[in-house]
Amino acid sequence: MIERTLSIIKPDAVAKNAVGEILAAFEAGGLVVVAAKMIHMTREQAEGFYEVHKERPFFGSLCDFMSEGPVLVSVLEGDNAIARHRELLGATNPEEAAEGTVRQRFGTNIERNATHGSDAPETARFEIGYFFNSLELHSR
Ligand code: FUP
Repeated sequence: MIERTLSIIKPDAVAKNAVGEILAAFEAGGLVVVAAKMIHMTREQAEGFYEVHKERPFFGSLCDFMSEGPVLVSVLEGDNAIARHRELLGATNPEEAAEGTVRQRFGTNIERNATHGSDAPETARFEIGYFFNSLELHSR
């Protein structure tokens, strides 16, 4: 099934100048970029994005991190894009991520883990709509 998923190259990976390598991994993995832009989230925008985690102990630190510098947000399309993208990212904790995955290659620790990927169709819809309007999405 053709799906769309929201991908974020986080501030740590942007600072490492790894945007191109990470997008190349997604494309080589069979996903197509249908929208992309660089933004620098305010603390409030990061809090809104991670609303589902607001009761978690790491919420404050995570929102500080996500607003510390620019990120590259994109929408990826492809067959089973949500699961495929997460497979390419690897485990949340880079230390547990499989060899060759994006988080293993570019992540530092469980918080500074280089990338985000939507985890289900409903969250993908919310997350895509959080950053993009329909005129910014380009099926190819
Ligand atoms: P994932 O779906 O792999 O992005 O992971 P989660 O939804 O479990 O966590 C969302 C983000 O919270 C992670 F990308 C990193 C951060 N996090 C921490 O900072 N500490 C933790 O203990 C767990 C997650």
